Amino acid sequence: MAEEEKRGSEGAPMGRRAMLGMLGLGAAGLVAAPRLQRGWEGFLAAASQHDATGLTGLLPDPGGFRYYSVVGSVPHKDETDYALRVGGLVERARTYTLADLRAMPQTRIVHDVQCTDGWRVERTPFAGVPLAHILDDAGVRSPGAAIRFTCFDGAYSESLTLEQARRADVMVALSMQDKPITHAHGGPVRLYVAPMYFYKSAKWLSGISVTDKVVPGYWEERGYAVDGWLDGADRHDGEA
Ligand SMILES: Nc1nc2c(c(=O)[nH]1)N[C@H]1C(S)=C(S)[C@@H](COP(=O)(O)O)O[C@H]1N2
Ligand SMILES: [Mo]
Repeated sequence: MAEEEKRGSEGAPMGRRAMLGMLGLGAAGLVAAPRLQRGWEGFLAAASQHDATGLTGLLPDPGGFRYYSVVGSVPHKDETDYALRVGGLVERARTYTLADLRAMPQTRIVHDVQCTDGWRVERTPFAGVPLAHILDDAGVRSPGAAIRFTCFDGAYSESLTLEQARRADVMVALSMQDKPITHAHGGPVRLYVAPMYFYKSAKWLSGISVTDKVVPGYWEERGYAVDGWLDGADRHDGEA
């Protein structure tokens, strides 16, 4: 403990060296863990297990995206075990399988993806079920006014007002770049909120709960704005 405090007092450079060392451990761990050998995504997943603070996000992905997770390891889910639970202030609580979601009306949006860290991927197609359709299926009841999203990584969460959630450019996404969403990108199902910064687009989506007021999400509790609008995005809720 005393040693940690002494290191801490030496400031940021030590922290960064320690972090790079941990990334090295991540790469070494990959060699010893064949299950994680899934190419670049596997490397990023292994590295992130030693990088809860986001340095992994500085590693460029060939597609322009960067891998983000606030936890080290996230279970893999597919048609055999994926479930999306819709509850809270609704008339009919629902649980959707991947097959259920695929059978519902689909929408496709091509929009630029933008992270608050500064990277951007232009004209990225996402497709899936409009969130408004899922909300109508469950039936929002009074005093429902906001949505809380939870994830099967066990840690991340996000929020939207009901008005934002009903926009046509907000979806429960099943595909990204016209391919099923990979595990690294939050598959098999992630939220996609096209008009807002990408942190609003919760990966590994597992829960949609209607609440009476906005419950700030994971990053929002740590200083991010609950208002995640991209500059120039259509801010006229309900017109989309
Ligand atoms: N479950 C979960 N969702 C998340 C995050 C996360 O750490 N965990 N990070 C957010 C942030 S800050 C960004 S920029 C994008 C990154 O998505 P990507 O890893 O597919 O590039 O996911 C968002 N959704
Ligand atoms: Mo981000």
